[in-house]
Amino acid sequence: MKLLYSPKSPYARKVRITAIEKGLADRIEIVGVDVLGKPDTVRGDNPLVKIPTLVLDDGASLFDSPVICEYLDTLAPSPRLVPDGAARFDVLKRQALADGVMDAAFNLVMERRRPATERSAEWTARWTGAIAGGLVALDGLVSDDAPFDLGWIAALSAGDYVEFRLADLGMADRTPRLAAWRARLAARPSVAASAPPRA
Ligand SMILES: N[C@@H](CCC(=O)N[C@@H](CS)C(=O)NCC(=O)O)C(=O)O
Repeated sequence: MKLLYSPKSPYARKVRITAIEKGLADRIEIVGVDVLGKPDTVRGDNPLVKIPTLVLDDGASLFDSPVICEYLDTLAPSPRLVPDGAARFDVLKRQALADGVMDAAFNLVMERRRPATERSAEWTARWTGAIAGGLVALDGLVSDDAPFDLGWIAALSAGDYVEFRLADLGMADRTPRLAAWRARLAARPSVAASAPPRA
């Protein structure tokens, strides 16, 4: 399998962490792509032109990080990152919260790259509010006893991305439990191997 990837993408990081946690890293070739600068390197495998995109050995592709991560979860029995039963929706809801933070943060990063005169104050406020709301909600859920499931993999990726790109928002100070939990996880092999580059 090939993973179309960037070390700066929090969505791609979810997949990388999932692959390592599942013991699948040696079955996946990481292919670095510049999705914004060279979209044609992705378009053939993903009509939405987004990463991560996973290209399977038969040439079929999977995309959207939740879909790829669930697929990888089926390839090895343990650890289960998306459990069955009622716990499944707890995990998926946490993932949705974290992915929503990533969506708002990515949009805000792109908005800040536009000329100042073209930026929308209204959308900037909405995205900033979604980032804060999502991370504060995750801060209220964090627990050292919780298994590192797909919801927490997403939360780690979202929190680290906000610090990587939007540290000026001061979210680490506003979500101290989440920040301390992220710091404690930093040495975990899957987390360390996928850490975003220093800005
Ligand atoms: N919902 C998607 C979002 C993926 C996404 O937006 N990736 C960004 C990179 S961080 C991207 O490829 N953006 C290109 C674009 O929006 O055109 C997922 O979970 O995989």
